[in-house]
Amino acid sequence: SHDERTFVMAKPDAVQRGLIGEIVSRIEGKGLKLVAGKFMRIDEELAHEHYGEHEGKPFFDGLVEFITSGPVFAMVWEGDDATRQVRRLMGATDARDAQPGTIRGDLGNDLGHNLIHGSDHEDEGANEREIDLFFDDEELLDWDRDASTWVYE
Ligand code: YYY
Ligand code: MG
Repeated sequence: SHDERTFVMAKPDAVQRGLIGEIVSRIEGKGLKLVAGKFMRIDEELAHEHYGEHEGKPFFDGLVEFITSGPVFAMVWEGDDATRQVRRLMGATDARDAQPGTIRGDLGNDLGHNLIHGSDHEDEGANEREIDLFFDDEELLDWDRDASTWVYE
């Protein structure tokens, strides 16, 4: 089905470096459909909820500090296999190891400052959970994009 939704976020380093447009553009160019977007700040509580799986790890405090350090651009994208497709566009977590051609591989140079978050496709339900955490139902737009008939068979 073409209606899988996934949560994506341009992190504070991407916002500061003026890379929101580049990140949106790469996902848009792949053929996914934008259904929500919000320029916002993540507070301490939301950071803890969002990154709950990493609580207790040595990098957790630094991760929370980083993600709350400035505005982020949160998004929901829809498409066939959307969660995994966005992960493929993102590249490996450590931007120093990410392949050229990926967002992190082309634009990033650090493990923590890796520009983009995308739901984990190996964590069942992570996409739904994160969308719920960041967006109200009415913020998710239901719309038909004519180009879909040219993206998918
Ligand atoms: O999903 P993804 O962002 O690719 O990686 P995660 O393993 O979920 O880690 C979340 C976030 O934490 C990662 O984007 C950078 C940071 N991080 C870190 O600073 N040091 C680590 N050893 C692992 C992850
Ligand atoms: Mg993750």
